[in-house]
Amino acid sequence: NTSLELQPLMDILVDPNERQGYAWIRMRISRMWSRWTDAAKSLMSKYSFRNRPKKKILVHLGLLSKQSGWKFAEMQFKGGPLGELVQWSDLISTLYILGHDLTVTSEVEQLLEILNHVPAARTPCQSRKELPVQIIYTDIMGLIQFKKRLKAGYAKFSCLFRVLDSFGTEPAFNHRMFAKQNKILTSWGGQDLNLQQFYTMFPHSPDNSFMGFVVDRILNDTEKSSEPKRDIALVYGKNDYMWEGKRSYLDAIHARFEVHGTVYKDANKKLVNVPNYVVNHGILSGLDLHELLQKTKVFVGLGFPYEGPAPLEAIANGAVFLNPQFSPPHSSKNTKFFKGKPTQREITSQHPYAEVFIGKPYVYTIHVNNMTEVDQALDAIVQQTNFSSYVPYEYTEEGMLQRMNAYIENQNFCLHQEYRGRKWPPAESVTNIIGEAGKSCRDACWDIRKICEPGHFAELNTEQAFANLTSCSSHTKSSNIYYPAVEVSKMACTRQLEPKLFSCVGSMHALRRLCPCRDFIPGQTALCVGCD
Ligand code: U2F
Repeated sequence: NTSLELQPLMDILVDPNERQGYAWIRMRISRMWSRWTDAAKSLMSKYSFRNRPKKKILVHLGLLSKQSGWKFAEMQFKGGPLGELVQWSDLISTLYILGHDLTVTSEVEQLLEILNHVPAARTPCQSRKELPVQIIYTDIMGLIQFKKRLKAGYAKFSCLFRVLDSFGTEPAFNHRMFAKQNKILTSWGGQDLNLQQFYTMFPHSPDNSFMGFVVDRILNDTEKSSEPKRDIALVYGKNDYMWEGKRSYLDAIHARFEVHGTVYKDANKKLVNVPNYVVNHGILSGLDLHELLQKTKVFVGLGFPYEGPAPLEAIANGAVFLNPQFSPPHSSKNTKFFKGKPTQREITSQHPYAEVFIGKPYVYTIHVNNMTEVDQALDAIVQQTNFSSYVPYEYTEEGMLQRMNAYIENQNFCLHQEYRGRKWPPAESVTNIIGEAGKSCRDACWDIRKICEPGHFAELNTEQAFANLTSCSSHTKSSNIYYPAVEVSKMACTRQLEPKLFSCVGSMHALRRLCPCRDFIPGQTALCVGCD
């Protein structure tokens, strides 16, 4: 019960109007189709894919709507952001291949047509069964559109949503009342959803579900490039402004490599920040870009855009990624781009995933204003003779199919997990620990090579659970992201009063957190062993 034919999917992706909003998505899906079908076959040979109910799924791309005013559709071939379109393309391919019944919309009018078929609510459970869809993937813009149109009807839909949220949402920002009281409520936060309903682009925090995307590449994993590497450095910066203030860094690269770029150029505007020595190709098609990356030895980060797909594509094509380090880290406290985003996450470099999960010899994370560091990294790359490629399993087609299938089959935000008789991920995959003072559960679990599992905080939030892990001089309850935890000087134990504030990322210097940590499949951190 999978769908491997491309044409019916293309028929679903027809534009409702003349805006050609799906053009880039259609191109990406078609280009990668044979890899998707190979991956599906490979997965089917390993697992039984039978007995999976076909679900009615609505995919609503709020970012493409006229109403958003973001011009994603208009800018898709003119240097506009593509990271989000990468993610939507791969999500659509995944859902379709897994055999579900798919509807794709991007305009509010289309939504209304579908939602008009919603029968009047009687009891919440009964009414949900009669809803026209069982799962809705959208983004925060889409969610806002739903809320506005559905008004009182929103409540019965809210548990169906999976919200694509590149940078993630933390518990303190999601809980509307808490965010308001702590003066951190912004237009993106305060959605009051289950934190696992937010689907991120990288595994930022286990509080959210890691959705990811697929690293596009033209070679199979075992194939070697027929193109020999040349002394080419390709700069990662498709808009002129991204190159500003980077001249010394670029000159150091130019002293050793032929410098190329893919910078969008408006016919009436000069590129003022791109040095004359740069061979500029303009925005390239996916295939042309990958052919260029095959010849490239080093892919040069300029510090922006943050956390895009391109560095992983470069590494997959055997190029080394020069990753600018940030000290102090960038966050909503000090960087305009992150202001208003519902997270306090500190970004230590342009691409923390490449820095932490990949590293040398594929990634050099350096201070680009420190010329000694730059020279050292470049000299090491110049001397390198073997440029091997690497794609983490979780960023392959097969990895994404496996992960998303597990979510679709097991996540259920409409019923409390316990009511289903079986908790997911199961208790056997979880070990409870008490972390070091000042550490978040994300970090405390990672120290023992496990992942914080927020679905299992409730079991730790009892006097008995405290007694198993520590001795308490007193017991209290509080509503904040740090609990359950023990205060180290007085051994005062505090339980969580508000389940929506259970948090993998909360930490405070004098507190030792009680943490549920689960195991994971190597290369697939989102899933516990046996959770596929
Ligand atoms: C990120 O968005 P971006 O669109 O800036 O992400 P990139 O890493 O630049 O690349 C997205 C895709 O664009 C493709 C490239 C990637 O798959 O192969 N591409 C192309 O087809 N032709 C070209 O000439 C150059 C690139 C991130 F993904 C978003 O979540 C953030 O909002 C944004 C800002 O931080 O950065």
